[in-house]
Amino acid sequence: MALKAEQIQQFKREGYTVAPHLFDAREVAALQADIERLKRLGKLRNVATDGDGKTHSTQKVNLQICPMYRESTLVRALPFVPKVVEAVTSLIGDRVILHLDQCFLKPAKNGAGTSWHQDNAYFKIADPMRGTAMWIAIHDATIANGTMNIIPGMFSEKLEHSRDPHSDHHIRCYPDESKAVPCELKAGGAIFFAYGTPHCTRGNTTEKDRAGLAYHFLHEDFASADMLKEDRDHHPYINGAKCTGGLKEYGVAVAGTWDQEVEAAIAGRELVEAK
Ligand SMILES: O=C(O)CCC(=O)C(=O)O
Repeated sequence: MALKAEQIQQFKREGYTVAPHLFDAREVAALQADIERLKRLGKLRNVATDGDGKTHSTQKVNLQICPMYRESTLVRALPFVPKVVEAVTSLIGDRVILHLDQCFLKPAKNGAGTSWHQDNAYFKIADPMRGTAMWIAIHDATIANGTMNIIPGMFSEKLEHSRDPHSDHHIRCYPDESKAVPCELKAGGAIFFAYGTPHCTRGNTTEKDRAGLAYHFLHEDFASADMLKEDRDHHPYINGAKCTGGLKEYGVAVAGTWDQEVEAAIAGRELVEAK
């Protein structure tokens, strides 16, 4: 079992749960190498602004890449890893669709957080418990380097959102932070939180970069017509009768390629480091 009964119950009761060692050291090395590769290629964009929602900050940096499936075969393979499918199925059921994949990298010293929000303020599904984020710590995520914070038990409250003045496109809310829980994770740990759960990350003023890789999954019954179109080229099913392992959506069977993707990403890093 990828998640124990208590973790599933915690998700249903509090709108989140933590899987501390979902990915092992080799998988973490591959993910770190891949994100370094994307950073080197300039694929991550600073979305932090200077308080007007428009002017890109030169002082604060919140690097985002969204979506990711076009940029990384490793990231594209990850939602089909059996332990991921199992965990997500146990939280939101069968017939699950990958909604979104994205990464936020907070550079050392001047990394900016992502302000409080509920994912459902963007996604607007009818039941905020039938969609879940899986946020993976790519590096150790601590209070000092701005790890994910969530507010337990608030998933059914619809908070008012407005444009975030510190981002060029995000929206944010202003919840009562007194009940916020910082979720510290070793690299490879993941937190699952429902679309209704308020969450944010904080700034990174430490000496090392910190990245988080976020996937969003939702149950087919809550997907928009656009996501279900016959000719869609992403939004793969990760379980259920309509799951083709990515073949239908990406034109290539992605399920089962994880181990070879991990090997390739690690080898890529070793080659770069050997130069
Ligand atoms: O990693 C981050 O800074 C924010 C991630 C997040 O809020 C999300 O994926 O919904």
